[in-house]
Amino acid sequence: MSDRTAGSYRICPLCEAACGLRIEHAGGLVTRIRGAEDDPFSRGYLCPKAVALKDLHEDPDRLRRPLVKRGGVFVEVGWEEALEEVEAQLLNTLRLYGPDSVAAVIGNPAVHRMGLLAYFPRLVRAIGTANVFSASTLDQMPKQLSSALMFGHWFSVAVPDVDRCDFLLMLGGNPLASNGSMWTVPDVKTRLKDLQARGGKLVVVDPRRTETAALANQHLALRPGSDAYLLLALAATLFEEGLVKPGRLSEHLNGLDDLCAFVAPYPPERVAARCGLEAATIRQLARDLAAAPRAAVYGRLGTCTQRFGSVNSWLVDALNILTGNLDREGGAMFPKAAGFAANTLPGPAKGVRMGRRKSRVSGAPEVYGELPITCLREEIATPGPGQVRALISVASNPVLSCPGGAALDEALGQLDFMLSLDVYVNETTRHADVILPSLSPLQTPHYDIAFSQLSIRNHARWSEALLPADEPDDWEYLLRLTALVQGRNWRAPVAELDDAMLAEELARSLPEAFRAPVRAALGDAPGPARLVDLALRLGPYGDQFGRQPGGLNLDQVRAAPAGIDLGALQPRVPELLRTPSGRIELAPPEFLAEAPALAAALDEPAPELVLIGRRDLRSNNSWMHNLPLLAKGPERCTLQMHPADASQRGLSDGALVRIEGPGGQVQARLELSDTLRPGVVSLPHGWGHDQPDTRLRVASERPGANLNALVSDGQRDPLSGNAVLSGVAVTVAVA
Ligand SMILES: Nc1nc2c(c(=O)[nH]1)N[C@H]1C(S)=C(S)[C@@H](COP(=O)(O)OP(=O)(O)OC[C@H]3O[C@@H](n4cnc5c(=O)[nH]c(N)nc54)[C@H](O)[C@@H]3O)O[C@H]1N2
Ligand SMILES: Nc1nc2c(c(=O)[nH]1)N[C@H]1C(S)=C(S)[C@@H](COP(=O)(O)OP(=O)(O)OC[C@H]3O[C@@H](n4cnc5c(=O)[nH]c(N)nc54)[C@H](O)[C@@H]3O)O[C@H]1N2
Ligand code: SF4
Ligand SMILES: [Mo]
Repeated sequence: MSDRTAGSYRICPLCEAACGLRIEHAGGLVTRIRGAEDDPFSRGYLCPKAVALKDLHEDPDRLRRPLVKRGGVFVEVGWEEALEEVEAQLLNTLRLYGPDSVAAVIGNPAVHRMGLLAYFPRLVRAIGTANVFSASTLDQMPKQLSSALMFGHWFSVAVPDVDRCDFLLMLGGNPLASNGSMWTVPDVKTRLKDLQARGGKLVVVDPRRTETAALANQHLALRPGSDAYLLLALAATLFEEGLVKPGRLSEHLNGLDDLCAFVAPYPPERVAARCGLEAATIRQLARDLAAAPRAAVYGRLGTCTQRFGSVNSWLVDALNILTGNLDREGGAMFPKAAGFAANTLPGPAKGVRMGRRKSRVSGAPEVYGELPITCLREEIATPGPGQVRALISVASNPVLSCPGGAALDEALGQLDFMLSLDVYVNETTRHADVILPSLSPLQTPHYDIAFSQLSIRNHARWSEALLPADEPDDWEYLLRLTALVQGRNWRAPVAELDDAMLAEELARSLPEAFRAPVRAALGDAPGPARLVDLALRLGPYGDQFGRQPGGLNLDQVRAAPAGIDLGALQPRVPELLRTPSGRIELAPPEFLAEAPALAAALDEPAPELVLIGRRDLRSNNSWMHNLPLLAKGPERCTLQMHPADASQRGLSDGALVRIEGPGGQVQARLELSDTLRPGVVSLPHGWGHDQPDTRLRVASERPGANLNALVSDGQRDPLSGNAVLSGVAVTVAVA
């Protein structure tokens, strides 16, 4: 074996960059973790979190066997006993109160576990509950909604073609810390520096001078929550100054005039004060964007977690279209994933439907099959028909990750039954009656179902399980739980249950004549690998089960040492479009209807102090604080504040402060930092590991404060249901 390939290949499951790793191990212990230099996609890059996979694998607090709560105390049991407990309690709730009484919530790590991602929807379907929630409504639902309404599918998300781009305008993203999001772009820092070295420009719009903003050619520290007005003004300037040039896309557009009319009332001069920027700066930015040979506008988390998150997400792509940069090399482009991408499959263009049902208490509409996660607490806490009495949480820690976390914590205590699929006893799962663990990432194979649809290069990569396991994996639990809910024999061999499910799915999705040969070709080994093979073979590069000789299948991907490169992104309009009109909808009525709200909010008085979040390269949402390698070093859960704001309040660096917001109050250490726009403070989320009855020995030594105890669960973007997390009014005083 050459040194390039020494060590087993593993796709890093920790963030969206999905870097290829080389992991060496001996005697069941990890001895070395490096970037896989032969990975065509990540080219050897890795960040410190990947090295902590060793800590995760060896963490004594990580659950290895199911837990059942007996007399208020968790005891380890075998899988059968754990499922018997679920059977007794969950089926009882279902029988007595019906499907909606059982809610399900799925969190971020699930998107990195193909078994959870592939089998969770089946369980939800089997239960038949309307009460499905996920981290998507704390995150990217606005982008998925705007993509759906403009291009016809929830996952038709355009990503900056950074390697061929000359001008990148980035709003509300800090990829130097996050490693990119809704944009799978390993080693983003090198790629951004390369862009600059080519003579290109990076412009970052962010209330904080982040790591990415510090690298940028220009940083605009706008007022939190004002992106919609900035984007409106940029578009208005393009129209006003005759800079609108959609080019090749012109013949595929609907609604150009409506868009023009919508943005016209917002020239830079009208929004400058609201944005906290100079009108001339905004005007010049529009001109720079229009003048750049190849440019992309990218909006991420900070633009989604606002009242106008959907409008922002829409206008970001509208700008890409108006400047002729959507779907062209060096602009914002659509990946063509090897598998699982609905926008690559043939079929009628139907667009998307939403609002098919409403949440019981607040009447929030369903979006992409789910309800806003900020409705979860009230659905549990509000009595009446349809009340949620049981919860299944899958890789989700909403007590720390969802606004109103403290109130949700209380609500979880009122449930009749709670089942968690998780790897820790933490702030959320401590409420569970049964916990079913996942295996360590080193014990499971992996294919990136989601991130291959958001990647800056098309590729197909697979990683094998590196270490053996003697416990069931999470998908087996989900499979048995599905059988249990369906009243089938859940104790049957896994292969039998999985075969039955596969047969049903083939019957649903394939013409009859095709089913038997496909079924035979997929083999007898149960589990997600078979589904990946199916998706790859029916996908756009696939062998179509023999009809496309030489085409892709899982065997080929497995045989490649670090995956198969399928090349740079290519233009996909109109082939990609799935809107009923077959065109790009530049002015969907849902967004046009936001005009009065935008007009009303323009002159809202500014709160004195607002809170935004923060990510750190060495931390990941709520669950990696128990890994010693990442936990060491300076305290990370600090409240950052501009020195001018601090002196105004008589606060000094390092002071313990009390922060009060609409959801409650917490305490944190103050860190003075001139990286913040005055009037803005920043606290990271995912902390607050000081709850009793958790099993996080390392994390609880430096617990930090729960940001989401400050934020209330009542603020949403009404279109996408996404939570408002940015720009929340707070007060800060000495504790
Ligand atoms: N205020 C504020 N709140 C935020 C954010 C913010 O920026 N500001 N960001 C939001 C965003 S973008 C997101 S995505 C959410 C994330 O929030 P969540 O979706 O809650 O995700 P995590 O906090 O990453 O972890 C959830 C759980 O997954 C478990 N877990 C880890 N690995 C595995 C595994 O392999 N199997 C199983 N079964 N479980 C596992 C962990 O133990 C943890 O309990 O937080 C959101 N909350
Ligand atoms: N190291 C690390 N990596 C991660 C994660 C992590 O927790 N740690 N989480 C992962 C997850 S789940 C996600 S979703 C991604 C998120 O990845 P990113 O989208 O890059 O998210 P953040 O790093 O939170 O950057 C959001 C930025 O928005 C800014 N912001 C806040 N309010 C506003 C506003 O009103 N307008 C504008 N323009 N900007 C604003 C913030 O200051 C912040 O710099 O990161 C992923 N990667
Ligand atoms: S950037 Fe993300 S995917 Fe890459 S090594 Fe770090 S945690 Fe893993
Ligand atoms: Mo996220």
